[in-house]
Amino acid sequence: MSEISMPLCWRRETKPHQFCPGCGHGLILKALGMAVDRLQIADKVLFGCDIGCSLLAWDFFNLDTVRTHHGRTVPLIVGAKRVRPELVGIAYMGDGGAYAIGAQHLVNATMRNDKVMVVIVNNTTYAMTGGQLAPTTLPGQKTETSPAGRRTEREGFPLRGPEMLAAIAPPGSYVARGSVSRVRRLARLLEKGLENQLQGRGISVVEALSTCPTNWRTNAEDTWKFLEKEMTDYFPLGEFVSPHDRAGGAPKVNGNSRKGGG
Ligand SMILES: Cc1ncc(C[n+]2csc(CCOP(=O)(O)OP(=O)(O)O)c2C)c(N)n1
Ligand code: SF4
Repeated sequence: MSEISMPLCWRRETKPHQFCPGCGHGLILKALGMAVDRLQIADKVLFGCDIGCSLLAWDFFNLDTVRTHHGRTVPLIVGAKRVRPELVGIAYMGDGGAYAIGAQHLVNATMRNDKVMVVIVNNTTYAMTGGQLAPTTLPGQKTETSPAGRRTEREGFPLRGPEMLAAIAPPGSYVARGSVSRVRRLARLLEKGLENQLQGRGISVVEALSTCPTNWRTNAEDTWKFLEKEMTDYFPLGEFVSPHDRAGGAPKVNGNSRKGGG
């Protein structure tokens, strides 16, 4: 299928990527590359990747790229964008980086409506460090630090990041959630986020549900089931805030219905 062939902004030389087999990062990066290609903005993009498995994206693209400290990709890209407003700033990070150690940056950038795009990889775990409990770990999900499964009475409920940001998102912002199970749709959400930035409207935040079979300790079939059933039930796909919403900030779900506790 021509539409999901290799994006032009990917590096031309052949070299092995470093993600584990079955990892969702490659699909998200492919979707992002498709969006950058469609908008023909490769020469304007500054791509920032966080610490975590997202850092393995540092040499994927023929894009100007910077690696940052854990959770600090948003302020770095915001700073670059303020100094060089002609750049298209993309912060690429995991759910731990975005919703735990870097949560204050994400919240403040959203409140300020900084004109950057944040792409958050939700794989329900701290993947690079061996699969510890993350803000997005599902109730009952086993991790290295919750071997009996997440107990909501002790560890709380998982964070629905886009829904939280939708509650404070100013007019002109764009907040959505896609999934590696729908790559073309994810590419479209990322394209809309980039268009929002190009039009100078406000911040764009796109969360992507992703797979981590290594830390989930799942085979191919169970990996896909966990993504399609448990994760998608708890984290509904859809657009939560669109720059065309007059009021901004009014949460709106265009995808699955909300399910799950919390
Ligand atoms: C300031 C700081 N604290 C902790 C770490 C250790 N650390 C490296 S990666 C990581 C977890 C990354 O998880 P996440 O952001 O969800 O990304 P993923 O690996 O799942 O893609 C942690 C805690 C670090 N590098 N820097
Ligand atoms: S540990 Fe998980 S997120 Fe990291 S590369 Fe492997 S499968 Fe992907």
